[in-house]
Amino acid sequence: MRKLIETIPTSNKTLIAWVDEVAQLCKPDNVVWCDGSEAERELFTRQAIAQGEVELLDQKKLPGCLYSRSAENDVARVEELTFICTKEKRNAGSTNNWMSPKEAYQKVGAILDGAMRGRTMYVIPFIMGVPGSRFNKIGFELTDSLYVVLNMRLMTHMGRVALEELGDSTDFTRGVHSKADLSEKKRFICHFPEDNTIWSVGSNYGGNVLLGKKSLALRIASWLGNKEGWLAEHMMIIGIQNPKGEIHYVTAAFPSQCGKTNLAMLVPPDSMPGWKVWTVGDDIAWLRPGDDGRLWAVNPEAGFFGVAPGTNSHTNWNAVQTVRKNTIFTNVAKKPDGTVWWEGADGPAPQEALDWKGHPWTPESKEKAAHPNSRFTAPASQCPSISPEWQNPKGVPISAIIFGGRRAKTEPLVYQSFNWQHGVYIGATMSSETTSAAKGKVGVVRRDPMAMLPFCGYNIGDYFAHWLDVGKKLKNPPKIFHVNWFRTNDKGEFIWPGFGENLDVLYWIIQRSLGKTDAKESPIGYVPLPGGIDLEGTGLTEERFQKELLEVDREEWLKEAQSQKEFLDKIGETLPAAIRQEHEALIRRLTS
Ligand code: OXD
Ligand code: MN
Repeated sequence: MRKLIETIPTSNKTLIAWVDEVAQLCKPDNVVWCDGSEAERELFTRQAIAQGEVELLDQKKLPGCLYSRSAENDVARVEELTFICTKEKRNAGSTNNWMSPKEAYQKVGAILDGAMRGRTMYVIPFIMGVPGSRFNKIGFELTDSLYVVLNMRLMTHMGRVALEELGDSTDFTRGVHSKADLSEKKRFICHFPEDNTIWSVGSNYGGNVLLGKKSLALRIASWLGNKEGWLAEHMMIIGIQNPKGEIHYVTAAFPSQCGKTNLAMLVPPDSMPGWKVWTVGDDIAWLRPGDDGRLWAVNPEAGFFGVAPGTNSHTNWNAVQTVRKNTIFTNVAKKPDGTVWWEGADGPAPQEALDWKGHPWTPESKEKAAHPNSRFTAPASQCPSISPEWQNPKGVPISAIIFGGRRAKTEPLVYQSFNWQHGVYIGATMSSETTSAAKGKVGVVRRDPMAMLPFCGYNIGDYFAHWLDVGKKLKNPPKIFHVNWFRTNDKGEFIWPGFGENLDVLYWIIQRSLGKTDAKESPIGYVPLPGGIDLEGTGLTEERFQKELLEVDREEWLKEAQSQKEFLDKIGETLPAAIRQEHEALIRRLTS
């Protein structure tokens, strides 16, 4: 193996020794340290094209944009192959797959042994957070995938800046990724929170391999947050500006593919002139109690890794503008003119294209042109609605936290928890119908606490306890809400128009957070009074709105509460008593 010692841009001995150790194991032909420069981007792009990892799109129409197809068996996160590897099984808890660190290092180590032969190992230094902020976490990803390097450039602050910030510190996340042979039988995404280490092997799909994102910024960070007194959450962050110019920030947690990115980039409807929504983040929020007793949020990412299908100028105008340059498109369809297309894109379907598998496609084809979980990776700075505060090292103060899911029935459009503890219960029991972001059946209701089921890096009972503790540290906690944009009528059609009209709901949420509007008490929480939400532009009458979108059906809710209990029972002894008490209180209110 040729070692490029002279090009190592750091004197951090711990770091150099660890990179060396991984290189000894994976046996690449070459080790290259990434500096994050523009020259490097050009070089890596040329190399990735030559190796067939990416293709160039039409550079006049889509400047700086690249196209990539993944292996057909590698298109989504693999939750069944994702492990939390703690010494004690108890610390991974009932909702995570567990493997002992010893077994995981052995098993995955055997796959990594020699996996990079004939390849280059890239050393990616990266920052999750805002350069210079004391809340940052620094990570390294050692990978044999140029696709990963090019994506990490967009998703993080990467290169020299991270090495400089690290200096001689030994406090960094150690990420190793190898595509190996992309076989599902040898695919593992292992997290070792006690060692601040991640080993991902056998995949090249973003959610499994862009280790700064789900692996570090959620799984490892949630563990660190539990130790250090903060929360790493699967939440978007937005600022909502009213016509007077006042801005209130809210965060929202939804399971994958429930419209979090669309909500993060919402364009106000015509019925709300003078309003503006600012995007701070679309997927992950790090939340800390501030000295002022409020909760403050930072988006640790620098880019968006968004779902392409369904994205168009109506559903997400800001995303459409964001991806016009410097974007990597993965598993969408490629048109003969060197541009891209997906189901639900602007304009008519192309007469011909190559589908995400590279096969000829026409509108008559039975298969979808783009994979339902096809993605764009784009710099957040290109988003027209990006908040001037998104790189504020202190973050933004949060007025409301919103939980939500995709439920055809039962869950009303919006309600507010009675208090923080009840809000934690609502988050802990939230649920959604499954989507294509993870492998497996689509459309089944599953409990997904705080949308963190696949991402909580420790025991979920301890995680709920931590949420309760954080609330105790806040003199002025955000108010907690639940929304469901997805209720359907008997024909299976959505009742609420969604998109821009969601701002009407957000407005109610802010008014409630500021204590500026009254509400009706229901057994599950506070719901809007008649007239509380402006229905202009929704096509709904107040009567239909109350009946079809806000009604809390006690029979249905008793069943819902039973199903919540079944989920909570599985958590076992770490489930905080306060959560059980909230369940009992819910039953009392439903039966009184
Ligand atoms: C994502 C996901 O990619 O949640 O953000 O799956
Ligand atoms: Mn996500």
